[in-house]
Amino acid sequence: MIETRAQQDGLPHTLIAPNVIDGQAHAPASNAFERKSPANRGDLVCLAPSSSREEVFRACEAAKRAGATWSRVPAPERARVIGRLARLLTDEKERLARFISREVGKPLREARGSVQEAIDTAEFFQSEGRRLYGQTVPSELPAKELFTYRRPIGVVALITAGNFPIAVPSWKIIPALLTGNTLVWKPSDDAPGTAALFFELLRRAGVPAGVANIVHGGGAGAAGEFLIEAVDAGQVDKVSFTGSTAVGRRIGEVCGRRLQVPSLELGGKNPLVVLADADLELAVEGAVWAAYGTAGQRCTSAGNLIVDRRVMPAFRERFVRRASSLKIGNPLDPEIDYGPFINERFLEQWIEQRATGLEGGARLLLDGRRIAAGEEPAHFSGDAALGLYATPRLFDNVRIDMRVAQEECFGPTINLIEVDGLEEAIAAANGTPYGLSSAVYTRDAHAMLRFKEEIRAGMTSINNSTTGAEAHLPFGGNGWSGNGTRESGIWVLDAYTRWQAVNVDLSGKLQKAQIDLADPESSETPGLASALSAIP
Ligand code: UN1
Repeated sequence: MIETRAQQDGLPHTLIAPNVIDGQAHAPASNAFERKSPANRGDLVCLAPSSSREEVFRACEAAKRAGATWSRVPAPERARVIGRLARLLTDEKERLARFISREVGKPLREARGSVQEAIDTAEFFQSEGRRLYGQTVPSELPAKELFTYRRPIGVVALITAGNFPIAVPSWKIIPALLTGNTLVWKPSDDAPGTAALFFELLRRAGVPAGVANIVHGGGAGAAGEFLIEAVDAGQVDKVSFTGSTAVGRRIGEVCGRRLQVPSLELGGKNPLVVLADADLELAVEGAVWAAYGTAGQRCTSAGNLIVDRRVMPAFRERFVRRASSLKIGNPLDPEIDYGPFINERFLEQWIEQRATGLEGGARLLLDGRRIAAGEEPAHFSGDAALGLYATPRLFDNVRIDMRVAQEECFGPTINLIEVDGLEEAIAAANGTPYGLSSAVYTRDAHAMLRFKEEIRAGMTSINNSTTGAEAHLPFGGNGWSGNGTRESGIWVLDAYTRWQAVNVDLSGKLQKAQIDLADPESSETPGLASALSAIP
């Protein structure tokens, strides 16, 4: 179903990603935009359509029509589709992972992991379709029964980022479909090809025409914005967005006008704390991975390393040694620690961050730079002339109130912040407006307990990295990291369903709640009244 086009010079084929609206594929024509590999700007990975407002609205209408049938399909039947999706993802794992590596530059090992995250999600929700529990609740009145049911919300608009181009969409698409919603998905314009492959698997798994629709394009002034306009126009019942705090805030405003609660998974400036008693080897390994893994392009990547002054010299020395030996390069090279930037925008923001840090008074311990042709570091395996690569950056002498410690930056960069003891460490860890993930390295159970209780983050690791949340725990943040909604596991069900309360009265007469009570004043319960009046 997905077309490809041959490229010259032995490059792999270009994928032609269509919009799919009501089951009809619309290949890009004069409205095509290009996605090139960040590891090789000469490799045209995908051509996809820049969708018009009209197409986006049409997709919403198709989703609305399809909802009438899909919402009535029994949940275990919908779950069967999700089960087939799990198997298809498993069968296609290697092909998808290789494509993700090519399209967004993720090291192959990590790309495989990110497909696995979608498989885990599908497997979890396959069986959830046989639960989707409601409750039976005792009534205050006789011969009356109370029940609760989860009901679908309606048309869900999904807008996703390019750094986890299958895993994060699967966190939204799978539970939304399982619970009986229909959807319109606007994937990242950094990963239209991966989105097209995933969408094709949804179709093969048996998601009917119109139940899931895909419209490609950019965010501002493009498909993403049109989809939010559709909220204002009453065409969308729920938005789920993963991306920047600035965009999330705007989406929240629009949804608020319609009295809707969107799911917002936004930025982070995640703290990783190293206390004086920590296992330093372990902490260094975790910190290097949290900072530079995925080239720092996870919303869960660490932004600030908060280290007790007693161990700072030893930690700093080991961290610099490890970071300096990282291998950068071709995402398909199994030896690399990280690959390229996903796009030019992230690279430019990361370049600007150098000046932000220096102007604030931070000291550069590792002066990470874009890797230019002819200046490649040791062990580099990419093509510096064609890819968006950079060496790791490390700032020292950072205080939590500096801009560099406050602002999220997608890229290989981290700040060292020295503190004195647990109290100061927690204050620094809570010292940004964000609250997504967090980590502490310590052997002291009391310090673990206090950190867990006092950190204002949605996710906390004890002796592990800030990254790497598992697919069946609640994922999401506080403060500027989101609006409190959660993805994954049973918790995400609340994002895509509304509770319905039902009462069934079998008494054959009108029983008035709160009024027809079996209380002592009621003449209709003489037994109880006389029993109570008999008490001296
Ligand atoms: C993201 O960067 O948007 O916890 C998601 C993690 C991954 C997901 C990251 N499981 O790092």
